[in-house]
Amino acid sequence: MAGTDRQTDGEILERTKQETKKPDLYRVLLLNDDYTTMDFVIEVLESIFHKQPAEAFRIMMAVHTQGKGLCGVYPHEVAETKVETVMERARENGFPLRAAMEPE
Ligand code: TYC
Repeated sequence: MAGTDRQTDGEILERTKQETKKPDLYRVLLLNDDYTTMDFVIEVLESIFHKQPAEAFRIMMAVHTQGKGLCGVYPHEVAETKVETVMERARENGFPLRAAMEPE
């Protein structure tokens, strides 16, 4: 319960604290593997995460060299759909590419 309401006669007189509900945002990450081609990862970043080619290349290389990389931050349902779409697209193309999400 956010905030503390002072009550008199069952009536709320003042609200002492702002409602502070955090927006429910999640980071979507791509994970590295040894089999997915660099071109396919770049295509995923451009088509699913709407990255420009240079940014898609940068993120792909970050994943390749550091094991994982940030693709974007989205509300829960959008993040979930992005992860599912990546996995589906990867499976259709015979690649083991994985995506994950974590709270911001
Ligand atoms: N490591 C892959 C290769 O050398 C490229 C790759 C990059 C795979 C990013 C997955 O999320 C990934 N072909």
